[in-house]
Amino acid sequence: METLFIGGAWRAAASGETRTINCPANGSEVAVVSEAGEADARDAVAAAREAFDHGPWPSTSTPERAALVRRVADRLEANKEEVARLEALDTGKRLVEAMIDMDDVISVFRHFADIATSGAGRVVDTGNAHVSSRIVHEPVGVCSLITPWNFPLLQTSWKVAPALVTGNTFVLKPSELTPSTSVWLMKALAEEGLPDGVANLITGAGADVGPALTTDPRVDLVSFTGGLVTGKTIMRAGADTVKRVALELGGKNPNVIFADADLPAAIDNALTAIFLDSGQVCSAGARLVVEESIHDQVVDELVRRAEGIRLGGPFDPDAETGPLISEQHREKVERYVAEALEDGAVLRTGGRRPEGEEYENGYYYLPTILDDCTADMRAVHDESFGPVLTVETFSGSDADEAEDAAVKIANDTIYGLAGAVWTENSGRAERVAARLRHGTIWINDYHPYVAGAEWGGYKQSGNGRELGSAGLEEYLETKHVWHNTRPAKAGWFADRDAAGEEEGTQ
Ligand code: TXE
Repeated sequence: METLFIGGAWRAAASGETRTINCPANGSEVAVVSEAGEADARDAVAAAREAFDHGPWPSTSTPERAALVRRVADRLEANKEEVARLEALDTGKRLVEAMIDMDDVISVFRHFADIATSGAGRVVDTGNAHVSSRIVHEPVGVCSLITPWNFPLLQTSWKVAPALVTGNTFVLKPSELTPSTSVWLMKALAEEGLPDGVANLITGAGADVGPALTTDPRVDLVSFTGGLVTGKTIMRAGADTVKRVALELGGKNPNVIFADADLPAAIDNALTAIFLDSGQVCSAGARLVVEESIHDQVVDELVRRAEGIRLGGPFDPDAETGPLISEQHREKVERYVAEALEDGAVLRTGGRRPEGEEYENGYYYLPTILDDCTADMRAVHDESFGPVLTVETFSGSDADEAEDAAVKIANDTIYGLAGAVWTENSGRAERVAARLRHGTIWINDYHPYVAGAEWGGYKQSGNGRELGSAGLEEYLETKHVWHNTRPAKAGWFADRDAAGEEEGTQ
């Protein structure tokens, strides 16, 4: 299978190697893709560089670039189920969820097409009538876009759409586990008329192709979504050539419930917060931070509801959530739970694989709740990225003390991607939201996002922002153009001849 798209042509890996993609829900083979190596990655970078330096895309008008991005959104809308199937088979997630992801992708493409011209720049008043001074924005150049496996096409759209409307060229490297929708996207871009070399695709393992994509001097920007360890490696890799590096590295996100919350809504959303997509969501509400007086009521109800959650594959109409992405990932989650129990956490439900023939060939893991957790436990500060909820409790002798205690726990993490606060007291909601050091705060809600609002992390959850308008600016350089319409001598240095005589003094 030829799945490398380089300079406008499909080709196999130089080594001839391929990789088989299996559905995590049942192990069935869903695709065979080319397994790129370093030489392929360098070729892709060269093609992107050539297209940026000598191709028409960077100087194509912004409305024209936006129109192409809009056509890709329309094409996806017309083929939504077909593409959602590819995504569901690669990830093991339910088709209905993949369909929702496709709606989100469409909205992301349209959002960036809508705001494409907002990066036009501005005029600066110099105080001098003969000088015009303006700020113009230009594409950054060649971008390496590296994406994970949990929301493959969605994470890709957050990078590809702004990169394209601003006139950059790029090499896309999807997760080696979930390449199929990226292959679809490249075909769509080519068929919509994107010039050769603007969009390039490398399917392959991060360790093999990553170094070329993150160290090559011809690359100007790296945008990465994935794990913290890989993110640090990428940041170091980009340092030698001072690349612009944007990172979204997940989180350990607190979901804070005060006793005065709308409890039925808070409890129901606490389930979605952590068990949606089996916890494989960077903003998953994996840390429940609950006021002591309602702890038993909330946790008992969560346990009851978690035990009723139905697991199943992409096309199982009864399933409510799916498997983990791989056996390796499931083993990581299992280790994490075992360590939590050794550290003193109390297992309230789950903590094992489900039983039953239908689960045998998939990477399923039961929704798990660990009670009596404290911030010093590894389970509380490391990201499990699985269906595992840790419960911490706070209290205070008065309302202020309770707020302080909740905020302290919620901020006690190296991450800072997202968090939620549940309370019917709007003053408290705002106070707590203001004190939480996380990039997204939900008040009385969990998980919704819109393409128009910035997304990204504080602290070690990353740097830079995607979506919103900042997500466009990531892909723009800023240039100041100073134009003196009445040139005159600066007169800074005296005009002396070799003998030291000043002009005009003899
Ligand atoms: O991610 P990696 P993995 C977290 C989650 C998970 C952990 C590890 O906690 O358990 O990360 O998951 C590419 N140079 N998240 O190992 O390695 C890789 O091929 C360049 C959170 O699957 O970060 C893939 O395309 N690229 C997260 C991408 O990086 C490299 C989503 C992500 O893989 C590379 C996924 C290298 N040296 C996992 N090594 C989120 N923020 O949503 C790997 N890659």
